[in-house]
Amino acid sequence: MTPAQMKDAILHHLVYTLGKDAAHAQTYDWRMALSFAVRDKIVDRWFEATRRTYAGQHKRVYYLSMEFLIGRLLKDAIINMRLEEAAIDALQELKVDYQAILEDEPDAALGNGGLGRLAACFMESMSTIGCPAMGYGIRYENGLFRQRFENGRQVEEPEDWLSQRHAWEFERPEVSIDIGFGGHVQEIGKRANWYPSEMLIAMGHDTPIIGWRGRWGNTLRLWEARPMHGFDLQRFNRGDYAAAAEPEALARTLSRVLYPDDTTEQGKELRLKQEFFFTSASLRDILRRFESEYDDLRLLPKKAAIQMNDTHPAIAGPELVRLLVDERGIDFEEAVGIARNTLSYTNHTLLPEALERWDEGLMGRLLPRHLQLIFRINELHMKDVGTRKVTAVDDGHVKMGELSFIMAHRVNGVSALHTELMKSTVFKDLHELHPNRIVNETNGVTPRRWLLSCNPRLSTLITDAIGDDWVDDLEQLEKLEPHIDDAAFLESYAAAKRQNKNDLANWIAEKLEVGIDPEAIFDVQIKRIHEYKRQHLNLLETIAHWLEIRDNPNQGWVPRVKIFGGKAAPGYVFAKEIVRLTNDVAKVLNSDPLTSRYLKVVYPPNYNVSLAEKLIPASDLSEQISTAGKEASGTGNMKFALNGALTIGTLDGANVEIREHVKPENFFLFGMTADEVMERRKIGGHSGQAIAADPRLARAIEAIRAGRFSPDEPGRYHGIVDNLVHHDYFLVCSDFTDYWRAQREADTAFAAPKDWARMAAFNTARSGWFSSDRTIRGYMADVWHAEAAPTVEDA
Ligand code: 26M
Repeated sequence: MTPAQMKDAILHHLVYTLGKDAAHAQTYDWRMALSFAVRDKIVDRWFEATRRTYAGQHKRVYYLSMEFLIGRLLKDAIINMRLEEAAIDALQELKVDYQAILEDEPDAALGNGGLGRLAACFMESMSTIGCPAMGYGIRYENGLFRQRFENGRQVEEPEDWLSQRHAWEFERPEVSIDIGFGGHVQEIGKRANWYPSEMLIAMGHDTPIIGWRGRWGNTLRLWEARPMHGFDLQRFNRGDYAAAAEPEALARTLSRVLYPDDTTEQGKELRLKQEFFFTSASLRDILRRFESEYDDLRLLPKKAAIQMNDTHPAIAGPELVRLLVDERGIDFEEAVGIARNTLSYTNHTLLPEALERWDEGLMGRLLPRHLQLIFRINELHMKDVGTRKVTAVDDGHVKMGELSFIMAHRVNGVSALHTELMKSTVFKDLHELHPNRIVNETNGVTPRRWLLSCNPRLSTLITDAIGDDWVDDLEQLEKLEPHIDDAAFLESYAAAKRQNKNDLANWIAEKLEVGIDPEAIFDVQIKRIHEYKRQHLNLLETIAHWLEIRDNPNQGWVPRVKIFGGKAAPGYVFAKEIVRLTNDVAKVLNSDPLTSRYLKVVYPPNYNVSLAEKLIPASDLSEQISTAGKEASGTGNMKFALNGALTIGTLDGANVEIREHVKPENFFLFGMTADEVMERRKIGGHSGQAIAADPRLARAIEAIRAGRFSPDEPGRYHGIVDNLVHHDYFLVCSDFTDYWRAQREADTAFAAPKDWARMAAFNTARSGWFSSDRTIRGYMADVWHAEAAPTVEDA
């Protein structure tokens, strides 16, 4: 597409799709016009991919996920379609600011954190590779809440990304599937009829996900809940205006909000309804498509692979069995076999409080037929393996992890360590019964968004050095290694980072009115706020460092900017106190004339995908400091390493594999191992011992306790202090001393800029393995048994 053609396309959509003339168009109008112009180009390729999937009778992959944390779509689409030059030139002629248009797009924040973002990376990689696939999820009207700070405290506001027209989706009223809840079951022989007492409709909305160079495009289908019988006209005519709209309002609540919790299982009825709603709609859509092409249901596992992203869609097991037995007359045991060979399950966490369990009573009321089938599935499994020891139903609860495990032919962990821990802890018994079922697929990230798009300076430098094959073959980055010994290359590498840091410093000055030194170490911890992720370990080190600088302000300290980003679940009290403490510490430190040129703390509110794209390219040091054994994988850790930040981290999740790839000398390791953590916990009084042994730690805790960061309310953080001193389940105190040591090593290393640049460049060169393209190829080979289709010609 030439710039002139692009300009015509933009103007066409401005006038005929938006009904605006150029003289009166606002940023929003231009953004929409550009989006539609780009979308037109995508649609042809998307159709072609769909045609080829049907024509080639390829096996399809279905990715069922409660969350897709996509972020913005426009730039991704432009970059993958190779339209950036045309768009920039066209807009320049139209005198419209390209960056302002990109920034105007709201994030599609349909996810909480790692799990949802992984699903988004996977969608992009499946399209890049040409894996025929479809993502299924919920079209939440309100995505993850917006975070604001009020006197340092987190305040949540609703997020309304759909208040403006969404340029990327196609409404599919013809794909409307009715979903039932409640009611009763009538058994007739081996089958049953379920008569639900409540019905509503799932309507599909399709978003095309285009791969690199437009070679392939898959669909993300998100379900919206709609009432079966909309507005009650008779009630309205009787004058009962509010009641007339009632069924409509009730049905719509189902797809209204994303639950804002990324670890704790809440056991709420509406949540279970959401899970069944999107799972059932997806399965019936899948079966409908399958039956339009094939007439033997036993072929299902050969033609479809259904991935359950965590246990949120775990009802897929019993629902698929129900659809096969009750609605298609297949024998129960055969149905279980078909379902199991089609389904697979990814586990994303071992934290006991995050494992979903549903009360039998609730399940039986909402999904009476499914509860019966769960009992039968459970019995059949016990009979097959000859034990009554392992069960999916226990103590009046359905355990969704166990249910998923026994209904899946493959179960995977998301990093090597996490997979081994699955085998030895939560799924120990099941693993012994099914030793080939658990496999590892270490997570990855898409290099299109997380390098090419978010870090154009580094991308250009890489392409100048080794060509652009790295974009869809990321392990080519190893070709950078010989360049690392070249002083000119290293200088350019460091210059790209410095410019990124300058941009970020300017943004922070403008948005947060905090001045930061671009020459300082940019030390960044961005992720959901959680005790196991240990933002408070980072804070304690910050405070200890501050106190030490105050002791001796004229010693040549290495300047540092500590950047935090992340949301706390609204009901998670401890996490919210960490948020407030972070803001309080920032306030005190940033206004301390003795220390502020050496140490600042910034905490931009409302951390999201778009903010990550700004922060990561400008980072020097990546904080990956969870208690070993608790972070299943992490994916932010990979994005940082790829963009040339050094990691300070524990041997947890994928950190272990990152360290092996980038080499131990280019990684600041500290802390106990997962085994040591389990041992240490058994010792009573471990935190007291650690505090007594390290005066720096004792002083930092005392500063908080005494109210140095909350002088108007000295007791404000006694909860945090008591927890650290008396419980410290996550071993913050026990790991502090070694963390401090590693931080000082980072200071020393940063003071030698050439060595630092070499280590950073080595991180980039050795991060190629962490592409989600590699991860998807692993799933295709080991889990889905699916092959890529022949792709379309390059855009
Ligand atoms: C549960 C109940 C109610 C509401 C929400 C939830 C819920 C939502 C998301 C529970 C867990 C959720 O996700 C867990 C998660 O994000 N796990 C992360 O997955 C990433 C991708 O595999 C890993 O990199 C992270 O280490 C892991 O914490």
